[in-house]
Amino acid sequence: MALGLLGLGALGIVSGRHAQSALSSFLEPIQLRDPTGLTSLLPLGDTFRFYSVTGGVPIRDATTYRLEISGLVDRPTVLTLADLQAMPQTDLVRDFQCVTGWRVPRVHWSGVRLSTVLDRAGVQPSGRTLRLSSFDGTYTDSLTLDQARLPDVLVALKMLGGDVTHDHGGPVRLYVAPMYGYKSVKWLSGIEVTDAVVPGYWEHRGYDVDGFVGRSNGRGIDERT
Ligand SMILES: Nc1nc2c(c(=O)[nH]1)N[C@H]1C(S)=C(S)[C@@H](COP(=O)(O)O)O[C@H]1N2
Ligand SMILES: [Mo]
Repeated sequence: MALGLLGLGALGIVSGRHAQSALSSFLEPIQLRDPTGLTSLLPLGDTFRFYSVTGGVPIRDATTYRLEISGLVDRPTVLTLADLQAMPQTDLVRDFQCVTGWRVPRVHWSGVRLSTVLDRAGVQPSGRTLRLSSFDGTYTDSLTLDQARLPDVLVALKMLGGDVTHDHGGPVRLYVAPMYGYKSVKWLSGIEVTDAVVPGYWEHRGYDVDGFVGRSNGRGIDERT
């Protein structure tokens, strides 16, 4: 499929302006199945892309996956996949929207509320913010504690009707329903409670820390359409 799409791009369906966008290193075009990022600029319709800012991501499974909760907590905690599966699960059907313009409507998600995970470790009064990290070794993001405790922010174990696949950030990714996709850290491995925001990977490169859909990053969308 990726080859076919690149073929279309070569036939000129990508306009000059879009092709130029694809070459801009500022955007987020690095994809597991599409290193050039051209597919994100083609009219694919309502489908997910597979984003990764790194070239390869190690596989972690039920035996090797760990989620570490650290920083300003009463009980530094390490959770396995089985630990997360044993906690109360929340189901959501919500859209997924990337700030670059693509959007997948009515995606089924399931997992543990981030606030439930935080309660397990016990956030100290000095805790204000979270630094989220990925076992890809590079990607990070941030949330305020108020944002993290919204009921539609999940440590997601399932999406699209099955376990979160490796390409979608499995076995465990974040899903921040009210915000753009870059807040939904894939291959989630670390939650550090901090006292101030440490801007994440894309935030460091210009995206808003408060990534609420419709209330931020308008510039990003305009530039790409
Ligand atoms: N670890 C990691 N998480 C990430 C990203 C990434 O490159 N690496 N990209 C983000 C962006 S910009 C989007 S839109 C979504 C895309 O999710 P998908 O790859 O499942 O479509 O993942 C987000 N989480
Ligand atoms: Mo995105």
